[in-house]
Amino acid sequence: MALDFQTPVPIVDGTTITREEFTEQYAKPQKPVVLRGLWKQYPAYTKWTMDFFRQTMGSIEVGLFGNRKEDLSKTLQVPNAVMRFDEYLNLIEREPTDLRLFLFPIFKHRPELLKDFDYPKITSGYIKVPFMFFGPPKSIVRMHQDIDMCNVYLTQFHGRKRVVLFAPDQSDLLYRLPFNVHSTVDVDNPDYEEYPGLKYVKGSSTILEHGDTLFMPSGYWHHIEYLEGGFGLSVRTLAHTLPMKVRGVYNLTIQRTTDNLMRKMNDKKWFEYKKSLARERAQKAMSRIGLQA
Ligand SMILES: O=C(O)CCC(=O)C(=O)O
Repeated sequence: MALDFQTPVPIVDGTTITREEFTEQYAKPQKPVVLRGLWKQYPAYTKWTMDFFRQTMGSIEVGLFGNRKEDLSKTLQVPNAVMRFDEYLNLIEREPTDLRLFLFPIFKHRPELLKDFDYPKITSGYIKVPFMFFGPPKSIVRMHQDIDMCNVYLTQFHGRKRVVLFAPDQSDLLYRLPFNVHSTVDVDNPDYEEYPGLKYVKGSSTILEHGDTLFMPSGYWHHIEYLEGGFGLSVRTLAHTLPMKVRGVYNLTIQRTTDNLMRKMNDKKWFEYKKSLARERAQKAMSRIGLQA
């Protein structure tokens, strides 16, 4: 049985939606939406291609991460390969490797690229630190919440991406690892013996195309699959509620420090402990809603 995430994320015309419509229908109620073609208004939409990046910044060395499906106890803090950017772009156009370029601060290398776009007027209060993400065909960004609990606006350029989303109130049923913002479940191959709570989660999914922006409200879980090799950019705004803002600060400070420290002390044991806590929480969540494992 497949996990329940076939409900499509709503898609609206990003070229015509007003700020008021976006605020009332999506930002305030914290509902995800695809803003189709929102970025068509900016020069970056046509200018930023694989060739453009190869020609303008091909010699930069980039740190790459594997999808680490093989070792779910690891976080993405230390790259597992370094390569010239143009070689990496050639690679992801050519073949499904495992290597992704994650949270790439491209604008530190080339600040002039910031002139190629503006921050969409559908909202305000952007944290003006955009990041880019590059990945090969079939690569997976395993399921996680963003640690700072911000609202995320993820725009797609080259290639398409499949995104699966779950609301933050599903965290226990998704076996969120305590002291962490990851889950060990594989949304495409759910193991209901190991994770019975998964029978009760309800999510949504979509496919992002060139120029689309996906609004992911604070704390939304996301699992991403690159259908083709390609790249995207994310910008963020602070969480709408005080508890989510506090949660973000807590995650970035106390939680992260504790997790790093415990991992250094005894990685394996700590990981097993977190998994057992996650199981307990899922069990309690199922009892709360009157469900049986
Ligand atoms: O698109 C990607 O490769 C990852 C995006 C992501 O996980 C995020 O913006 O939090």
